Amino acid sequence: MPRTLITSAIPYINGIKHLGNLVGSQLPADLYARYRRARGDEVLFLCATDEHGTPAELAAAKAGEPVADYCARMWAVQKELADGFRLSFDHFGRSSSPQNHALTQHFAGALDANGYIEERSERQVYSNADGRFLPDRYVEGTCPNCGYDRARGDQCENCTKQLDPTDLIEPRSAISGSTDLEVRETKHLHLLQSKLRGELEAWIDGQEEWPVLTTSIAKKWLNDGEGLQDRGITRDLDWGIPVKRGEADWPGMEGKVFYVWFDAPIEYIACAGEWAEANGLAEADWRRWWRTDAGADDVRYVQFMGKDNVPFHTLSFPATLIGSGEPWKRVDYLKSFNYLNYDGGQFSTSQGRGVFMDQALSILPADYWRWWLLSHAPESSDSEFTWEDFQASVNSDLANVLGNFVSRITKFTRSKFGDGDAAALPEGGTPGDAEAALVERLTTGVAEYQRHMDAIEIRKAATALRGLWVAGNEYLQQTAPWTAFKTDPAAAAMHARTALNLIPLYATLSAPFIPDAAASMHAAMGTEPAWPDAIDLEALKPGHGFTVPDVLFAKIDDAQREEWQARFAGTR
Ligand code: B3M
Ligand code: ZN
Repeated sequence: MPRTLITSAIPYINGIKHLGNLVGSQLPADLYARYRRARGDEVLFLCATDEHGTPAELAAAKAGEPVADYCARMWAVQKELADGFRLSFDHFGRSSSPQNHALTQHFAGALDANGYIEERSERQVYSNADGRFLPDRYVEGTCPNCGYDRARGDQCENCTKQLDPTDLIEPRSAISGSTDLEVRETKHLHLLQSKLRGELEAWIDGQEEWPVLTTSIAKKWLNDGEGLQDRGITRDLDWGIPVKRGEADWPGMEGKVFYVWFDAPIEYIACAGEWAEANGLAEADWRRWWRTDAGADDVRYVQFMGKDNVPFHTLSFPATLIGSGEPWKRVDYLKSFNYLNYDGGQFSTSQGRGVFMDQALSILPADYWRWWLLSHAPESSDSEFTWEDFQASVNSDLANVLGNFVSRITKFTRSKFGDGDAAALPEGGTPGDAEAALVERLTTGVAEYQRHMDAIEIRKAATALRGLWVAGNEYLQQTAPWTAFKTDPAAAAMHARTALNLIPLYATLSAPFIPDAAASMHAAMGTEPAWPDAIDLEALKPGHGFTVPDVLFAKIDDAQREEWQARFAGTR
């Protein structure tokens, strides 16, 4: 059985994510996980919360809570929203887990033993007003690369350049806003990534099938030397993973913690350990996914993330894995995304602009969002959410095309061939040319859909899927069983039977996009998901019972759309 390991970038613990975050990693990862499972792979799909570093500390301080309590609470909030969106993680872990503490310390020890770590005296921003060092996001200012005036000390959100707090122009404290800052010396561990440049370059050059977005970002930072500058991997913070060499103390590093971007990707591995523990499995059960000396050579590992995360996953994390000298599994395919914009501007967490995961689920079920977001995934360029487009897409694709097809054919059959509420596939007639043509069209269409899903070309896959739904509608239009019924009831029965056979097929094929509607369709037809090897529109026989499902998708009217548009225009 093929095995696929899938990870989504792990969302920062600070606050609820917006739809742009969702479509940039977790949602497409879920689409692919569901698809691979449906195709019969053994899948391990992992995600977690990213709980360390300045984002967590700053948010906890703002909420007036101890940071550990804040993280525990927000993990539960994010977990519930992930469930609400039907994200089918095998485990939703926490980067603060004991497993990640141990593994992160282990990697630091191994890197040090192999000569990839150096203690350096470093110049760090110190705030006199706050009486502390200000690493990473504790400092804000103007990006020296692009001039964006709200760049953070760790990275510019605008141009994705990885920064050092001392790089910022006109820096200010994110805690107090104070500009009374100075640079002081402090000792930190540095990962000598530059020593690994040759190996990383060869590895990236060997990735011929990676998407252009991924390789172009990787090569840009590799060739500028930017991503490969030696990087500080420790910080003067209270919250985080204490700096140790494996289990041993690290003299001189007392009171310091690892940098969040050092431990966060290691959580991909630790999360598998958390998964094993949560399911009563053995150490060997997670190692077979992650260690090439324990069978992971057979695993295909696919990562999903927004473009700003690509440098960390193509350079920094692989540097950690390679530098350890141990046989860890490396990513096989890295799918990255551009940004989703919101109604003429950007989604903004700090300004509360756009629709956030909790708000989205409070107004419509997950499938509506999943369909729009995935069918508009920002793959080849940024894309934009507008309420008009959302309304049009829901009303046309989901309500008119798919929903209407299911409702029309189930209701028609029940009323003409049923007995009260009891309905079954009717008997009579023999499939002819129209049915043969439909089978042919579906055969080509399913092959195309699979090709795009295999390639993780999400928009193209959505278009192909919609095309399959359209084929059913056109078949009904063409054969018009409601008219045929008057003159040739046997032919009408055969058309109805054929169309009803499409419902379980649609349910199975559509489930990665719209799992709840797919489940309702299977429930109504009394069928189980089974990926089609070949199109068989006579699989369900005359006499097979079904029920008319509740309306699968309700249309959005203009008044409703305008109300939401106004409600989500301002700040949260
Ligand atoms: N938490 C950034 C983000 O949420 C970061 C990803 C970590 S992946 C190891 O976009
Ligand atoms: Zn910039």
